[in-house]
Order: sequence, then C-alpha cells, then structure tokens
Amino acid sequence: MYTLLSGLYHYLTQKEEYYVLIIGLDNAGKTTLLERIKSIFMGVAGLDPDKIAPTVGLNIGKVDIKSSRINFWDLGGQRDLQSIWERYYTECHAIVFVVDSTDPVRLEECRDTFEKMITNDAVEGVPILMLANKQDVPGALRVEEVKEVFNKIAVKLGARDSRVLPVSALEGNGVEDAIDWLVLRLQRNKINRPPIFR
Ligand SMILES: Nc1nc2c(ncn2[C@@H]2O[C@H](COP(=O)(O)OP(=O)(O)OP(=O)(O)O)[C@@H](O)[C@H]2O)c(=O)[nH]1
Ligand SMILES: [Mg+2]
Repeated sequence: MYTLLSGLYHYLTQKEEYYVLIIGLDNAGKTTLLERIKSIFMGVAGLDPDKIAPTVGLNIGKVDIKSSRINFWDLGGQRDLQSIWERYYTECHAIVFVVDSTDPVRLEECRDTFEKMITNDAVEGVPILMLANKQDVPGALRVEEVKEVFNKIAVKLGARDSRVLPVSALEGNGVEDAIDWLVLRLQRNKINRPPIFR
C-alpha cells in the first residue's frame, strides 16, 4: 500500500525537465540573460550585471516555468571555448542563440558560428530561439536587420521551430515573452526530444 501511494505521489508531483543551451559569441549577453531569466521566473534578484565576468566554465540555472523544470546551460562564447558547445548538443532540448545587436562588425562571424551549429546533426530538429540582444542601446540593429543577415542561411534550419526576437537582457524587455515562446516549443517537440522525468 505504501509503495502504491508513494508511487502515486511521485507520479503526481514529478516534473518534466528540459535542458536548454544558451550560446552565442562572447560578450553577446548570455550570462546577463540567464540572470534576468532567474529574476523574472524565480523572483530572486539576479547577479549584479557589473559582477558578471566572461564565462569560462558553465553556468547553470534551474527555473520552474509552466509546470516544467527548465535547466539552462550558459556556456562561454570565446572562440577557443566554442568547441565545448558540441558536447551538449545531443542532450539539449532547445538552443537559445544570443546576438549582440550593437556589434555589426561581428555579425558575419556570428552568422558563421550559427551556421556551424545548425548544420551539426546532433541538433537536428531542435527548436532554436535567436535573441537580438541589447535593444536598450540607442542605434542597436533592429530585429529585422539581424534577421536579414541570417536569412541567407535560413534554409539550413530545416524542419524545426525557430524564431528571432528582440530583447534587452539588461533591462528585461522581451525576455518573458521569448522564454514563454521557448517553453511552448519544448513541449511541442516532446516526441522528438522527450523530457526527463524526475
Ligand atoms: N546595454 C546592454 N548591455 C548588455 C545587455 N546584455 C549584456 N550586456 C552587457 O554586455 C557585456 C557582456 O555580457 P555577458 O552576459 O557577460 O556576455 P556573455 O555572452 O555571457 O559573454 P561570455 O561569457 O564571454 O561568452 C556586459 O558588459 C553586459 O552588461 C543588454 O541587454 N543591454
Ligand atoms: Mg557569459
């Protein structure tokens, strides 16, 4: 009886868990975004932006959203750290690719990096959310301008959910809507990448 009841309790309280990779060139604002997500969805004050240093290892954020647990993996974007991203491709359920909209000079480098990622077989079918970050900065590229640069390789996205959205990780504008979009896509893609139950 106890086993039955505890089994039922476990069944009723278990959460679907998903893993979401946050990648993009260094200085794009990935860690700032993770801190912002934590503050919006968990109601805790995130790290002071001035205290965020370039990421060398991995930052993890566990956030409960819409009855799911989302584990965010924020990796460093420096060139010699990018090869580490691939190790997470087979296990992730979605990818957030952050673009620095104030850095037009590096947009082509950014596109090449994105292309290398989406053409990796290990992420086939995985939903991709691209964020045109730093929209709070006057003169930042608009989301349409960022999209235009990536349009040239859009065909390589294949059959998957993808979207480009404007955000400011620093001020928080657009972040909640972007993550809501992502969570729906994670749930929609369950057949291809099933969640883990804990
Ligand atoms: N104005 C503005 N600055 C931002 C925004 N997001 C991040 N930044 C700034 O951009 C710089 C880099 O932010 P990080 O979050 O460390 O960037 P990262 O992508 O994690 O960098 P790596 O860990 O090196 O890959 C910091 O000075 C942030 O304060 C934003 O939305 N607006
Ligand atoms: Mg970082």
